[in-house]
Amino acid sequence: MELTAYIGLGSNLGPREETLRQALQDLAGRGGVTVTQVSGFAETEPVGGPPQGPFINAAAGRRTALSPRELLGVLQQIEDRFGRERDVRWGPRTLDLDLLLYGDQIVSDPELQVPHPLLHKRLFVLEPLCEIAPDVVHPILHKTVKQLLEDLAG
Ligand code: A4P
Ligand code: MG
Repeated sequence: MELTAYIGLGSNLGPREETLRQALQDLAGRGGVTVTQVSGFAETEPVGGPPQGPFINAAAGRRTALSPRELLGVLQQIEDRFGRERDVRWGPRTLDLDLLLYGDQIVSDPELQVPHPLLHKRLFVLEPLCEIAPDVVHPILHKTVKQLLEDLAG
């Protein structure tokens, strides 16, 4: 069975846009994962955490036959690849890949929660996601991405 998974991308260290572009290419190159849509790249102020530089955030949709856990494994492999390079050159937090939505499936275990638990509380996630998936319905909150963005943006 193929479903569309939505992935949030973020980078605030090193060549941020180049990192996101390469991560998207890596993702498209994996078996069982094909490209569907990619949002624009937006610069966003950091939310939470220690003082840090601005992020570039984006969202992508992928048709995939991988299970949510298999897909998380792929995302972590891609993060590790960039993380290892950055460990040497820029430190460890150059790429964050979050699994935001996976069709209408709900996953709740220690290693993986889908939908992403902070999805509806973060403009830097909802804005790019709304560009590519405004009508997709959050399977727990039963609202579209567009409604969630309107609720949060007030
Ligand atoms: N995990 C559970 N559910 C998921 C999921 N749906 N997708 C687990 C991805 N991972 C999931 O993540 C820690 C663990 O979460 C993973 O091992 C996985 O099993 P991590 O990415 O390794 O750790 P982290 O990034 O340090 O923590 P976390 O909580 O993911 O940080 P956030 O919430 O991603 O926050 N401001 C702006 N403007 N833009 C940003 O992108 N990002 C952060 C990082 C803070 N502020 C930001 C941004
Ligand atoms: Mg993360």
